[in-house]
Amino acid sequence: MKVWIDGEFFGEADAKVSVFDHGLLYGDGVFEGIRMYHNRIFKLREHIERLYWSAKALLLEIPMSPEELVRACVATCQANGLRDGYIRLLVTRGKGTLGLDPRRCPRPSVIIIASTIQLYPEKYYEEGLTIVTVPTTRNSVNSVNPAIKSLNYLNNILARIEANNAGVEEAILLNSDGFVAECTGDNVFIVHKGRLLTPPQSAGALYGITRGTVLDCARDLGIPSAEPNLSRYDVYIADEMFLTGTAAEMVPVVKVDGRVIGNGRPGPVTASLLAAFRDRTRTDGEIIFPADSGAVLT
Ligand code: PXG
Repeated sequence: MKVWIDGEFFGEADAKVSVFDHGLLYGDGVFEGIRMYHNRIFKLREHIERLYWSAKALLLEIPMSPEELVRACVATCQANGLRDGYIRLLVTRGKGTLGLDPRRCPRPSVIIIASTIQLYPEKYYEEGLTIVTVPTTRNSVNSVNPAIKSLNYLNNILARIEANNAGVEEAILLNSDGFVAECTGDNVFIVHKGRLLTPPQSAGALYGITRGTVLDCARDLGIPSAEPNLSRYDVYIADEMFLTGTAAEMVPVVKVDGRVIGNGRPGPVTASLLAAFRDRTRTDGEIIFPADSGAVLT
C-alpha cells in the first residue's frame, strides 16, 4: 500500500506522523471517508467541500487547493491500483508543542489512505438491522458541533461501545433535548405516511454526503421529504427506517429498542431509494483511470 503524506508516497511501514502532531495529541484535525465505485471516486468534490467547511470551523488552513486535493486523491487510487474501495482523507493540525495552542503548529499535514473496504454483510440489507438508542448523548452543536467531521470521535466511540455492549451494529444518539441526532457513523432516515424524514443538522447530525444524495434521489422520484426534529416516538411509529453513510450506503432498520419498525421487513420506499442511489454510484464522480473509462458502466 502507498500512503500519500504531504505530497509524497510512503510504504505502509513508513507512513508515519510525529508524536507531536496535534491530530494525535488533541484530535485536532478533520477527515473524510470517501468511496470509489466502478473506477470513479463518488462525490469527491462534495467530500472535499465538506472537508474545507470542517477546517474552516476549526480555523485550520488546508495547505492545498481543492483542485490539488482532487488530483492527490485520484493519484493515490492510481498508485494503489484501486477502482473500488475507500479513501480516508485527513488534515491534521500538524506538528506542534505539548501545549494545545494551535498557533504552535506551523504547518497542517494532509494524509490520503486508499484501501479496500469492509462492507456490512448482505444479510443486513436483506433482513434489516436491529439497533438501540444509547445513553451517551450527541455532542451539543454549541460545543464540538457534530457537523464538523473532526478527528475527535470519542462521542461516537462511546456510543459504539454501548452498541457493542447491547450486541448491535449501530446505535441512535439523541441530543440533549431528547431528539434523534444520528447514529455513530450514519445518518438516520424514517418514512412516515409516504414522507421521508431525517433530522436537521441543528439536532446534532452531520451533513452526510449519502444523506444529501438520498434526499436528491427522493426529489427525483417525487417522494416528499423534510428535516424536522424527530423523537424516539416518531422512530417507533415509522413505516420504514434506514441509515445512510459512505460505508453502509443505505441499510434498512427493522427494530429499535425492541419496537418492530413497520412490518419488520425492509420497505418499498427504502428499496426504490437504494436502487436510485446505486444508479448514481455508477455514473457520478471523478474518474480514476481515464484509459478504462470506456468500460465504465453508464
Ligand atoms: N454521521 C457520522 C457521525 C459519520 O461519521 C455519517 C453520518 C455519514 O456521512 P456520509 O458523508 O459518509 O454519508 C458519518 C460518516 C466507518 C466510517 O469506518 C464511517 C463514517 C465515517 C468514518 C468512518 O464506518 N461515516
